Amino acid sequence: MRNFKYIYFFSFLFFFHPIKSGENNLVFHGAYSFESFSGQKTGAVYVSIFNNTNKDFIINSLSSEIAKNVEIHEMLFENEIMRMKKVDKLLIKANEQKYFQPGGMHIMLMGLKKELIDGSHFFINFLINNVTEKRVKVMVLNKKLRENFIE
Ligand SMILES: [Cu+2]
Repeated sequence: MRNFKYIYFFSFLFFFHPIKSGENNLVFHGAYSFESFSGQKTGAVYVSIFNNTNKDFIINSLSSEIAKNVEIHEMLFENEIMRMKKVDKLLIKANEQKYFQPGGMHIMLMGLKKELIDGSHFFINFLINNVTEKRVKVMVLNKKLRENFIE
């Protein structure tokens, strides 16, 4: 029965397209993370970012009450090993979309201050163009669902 909330969430994630005319900033959509186990010190957050404007945006830094450090990481294939590399400034060009997903670009929570509980939520603040701070809600999902995201 509890899976109903996920069905609702995924239909929201995949079938709802945020077309917001008049939106003068980045649109963050469907941010989620997976529940952590006790003692876990890192976590990952995935989100879709839409730039529906005719100007470029830069994400300068991220922060959250839930972790000491929050960084954007990309995955690089080096010497047959996948590595994570910090992205210092993420440029999102006019009319571009960025999809953060398992196995690819992600937001890394480092120094988790508390356990991420299935069904709860927390916030990440994105500093955009060094002036605007956007507070984005992140839903925590059951880790069993992780299998559905990685193929
Ligand atoms: Cu990472």
